[in-house]
Amino acid sequence: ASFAVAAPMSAFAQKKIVVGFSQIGAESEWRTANTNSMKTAAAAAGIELKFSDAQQKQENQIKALRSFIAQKVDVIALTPVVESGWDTVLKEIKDAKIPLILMDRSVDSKDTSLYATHIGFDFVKEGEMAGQWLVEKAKTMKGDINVVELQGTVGSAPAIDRKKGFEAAIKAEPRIKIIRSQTGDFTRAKGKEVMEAFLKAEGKKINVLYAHNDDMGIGAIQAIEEAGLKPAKDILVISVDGVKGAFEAMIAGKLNVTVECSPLLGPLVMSTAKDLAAGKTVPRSLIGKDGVYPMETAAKEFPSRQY
Ligand code: GYE
Repeated sequence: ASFAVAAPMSAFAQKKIVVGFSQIGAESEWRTANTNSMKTAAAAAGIELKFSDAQQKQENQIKALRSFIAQKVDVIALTPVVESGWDTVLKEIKDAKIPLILMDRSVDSKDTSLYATHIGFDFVKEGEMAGQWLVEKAKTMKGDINVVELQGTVGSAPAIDRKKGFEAAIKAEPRIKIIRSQTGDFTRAKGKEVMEAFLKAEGKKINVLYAHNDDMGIGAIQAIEEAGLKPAKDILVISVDGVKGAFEAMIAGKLNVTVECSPLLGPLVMSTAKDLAAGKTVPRSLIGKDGVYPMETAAKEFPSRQY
């Protein structure tokens, strides 16, 4: 009698690469697009992605990282919610000999041997581009130009650096002054709420809103309209990310400009993970796509936007 036996594992059969990914949460349209990009790219690359949503909490991220170590994943990808406080857990990852990819945001660890690479952005440059747009626009405006600023999550790399870059750029025009600055946590709801408070305190003195992301900008636009003012006209609105919602707001004439920061990092993260799992060395840092999109370009650009 004959019976079937399991075929022996072929010499060519490869073990599926497992990547543990600690994501921040789902605070913005940008973040959702980033998560989708990671999941889609992992599936396309034949990589098993263990996805963990930290709901904005660093302690949840640290727990997820320790669980990835315990599960002996091949590579870890981390988007750190804030810059500080990572040294201990990153050392644990290094001791476990698991290559680490920092994606999007960065850490302030002095010891850069704690991670293999950072696939992210030049957030200072993004802030500068936003500021330069305003300096140029100021040439058509009279008198003092009072700016209110909606900052991203306190202690996060993009909030720190987009503020720094913007402040550096507006030095070129002394009439531009930041009169209020507060966090809106990168969310629409918080952006709206804080803008309401700004309007209550400063009213018509406000000439410009600079929001560290589109979602807060879009929330604030609602607050401006509810206060009986015209966004993009009575109060200029500048934000960062370049998500679809921002293009829609520009087409509707309510947002003046967005600075692009493409969340579509998935394919690059997955090819880098494969290289790391194969023991190859990879570049220490890789920078994502950026650019400036003023409202005049929005209708033409909209059909080709990927996120
Ligand atoms: O700008 C914001 C998001 O870290 C670049 O996080 C990212 C920022 C992005 O929630 O919308």
